[in-house]
Amino acid sequence: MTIIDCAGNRIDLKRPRIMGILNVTPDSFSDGGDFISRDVALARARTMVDEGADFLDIGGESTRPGAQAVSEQEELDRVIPVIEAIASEIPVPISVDTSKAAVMRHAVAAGAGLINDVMALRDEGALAVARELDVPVCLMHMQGLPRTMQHDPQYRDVVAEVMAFLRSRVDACLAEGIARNKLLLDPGFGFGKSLLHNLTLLRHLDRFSELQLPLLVGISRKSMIGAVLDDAPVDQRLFGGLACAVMAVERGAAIIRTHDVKPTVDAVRMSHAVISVEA
Ligand code: 9MG
Repeated sequence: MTIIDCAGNRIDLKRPRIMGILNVTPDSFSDGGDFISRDVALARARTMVDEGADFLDIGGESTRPGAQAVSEQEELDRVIPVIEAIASEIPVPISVDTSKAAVMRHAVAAGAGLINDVMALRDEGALAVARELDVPVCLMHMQGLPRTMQHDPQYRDVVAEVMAFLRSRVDACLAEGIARNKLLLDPGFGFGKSLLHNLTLLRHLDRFSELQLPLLVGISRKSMIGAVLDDAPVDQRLFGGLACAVMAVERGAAIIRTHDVKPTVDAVRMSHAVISVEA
């Protein structure tokens, strides 16, 4: 039985879980200027939890291809008030989507119980802070950095290379003193990967079970869906994303990260009912 303990909020991963995405970047929550409305974020959080989200992932720095980095202070100003507001009103495990050690520290003090790091704790000070905070960490694979990662990514064997990277980050965590039962892994769909790399990873996701750690998968609204579905724009990628979520669950994913909580909850419950039938 795998239980992750997010600062006292214990979640059993015996059945697949849903992580709702709450981006608190100016383009997602702006009132027209740079102000990020705490109340709008809180209302969005409530809706996602009512729809069945088991976690909320809050991020203040876009990791989209081509995205520019933001300063530590800017990221803190965006995420901390929102984490505090949600933690004080909604009993849901909060994940902070950040790579910066200082943001991890302040976010956990504000009520976050999980770190979601697309850099897999490679930034300065991140390993040591994660060890000290003692909350679960999702280690994600990325080739390159968001600003340039989609400029001709190359692999000889994408599944083997992503698995080797994740293994090496698990080893780095263990060497730092982070307990193995605090770790989650993520192949990082769309992070330094071509369409073929993304499809290959999803097709062979079951191979990641060798790593013996819970898998988090995020494909919601990503460009791999648009690329398959005749350049479908972001708001037309729901059904493609649900197909990917179902396939990921069927191949062993423990947590699905999504913008579209209610439809994903239904799709995941349905696929889980089928794969867990004993007959
Ligand atoms: C922040 N972020 C954007 N996409 C992601 C993904 O696929 N996985 C994780 N863990 N985080 C992501």
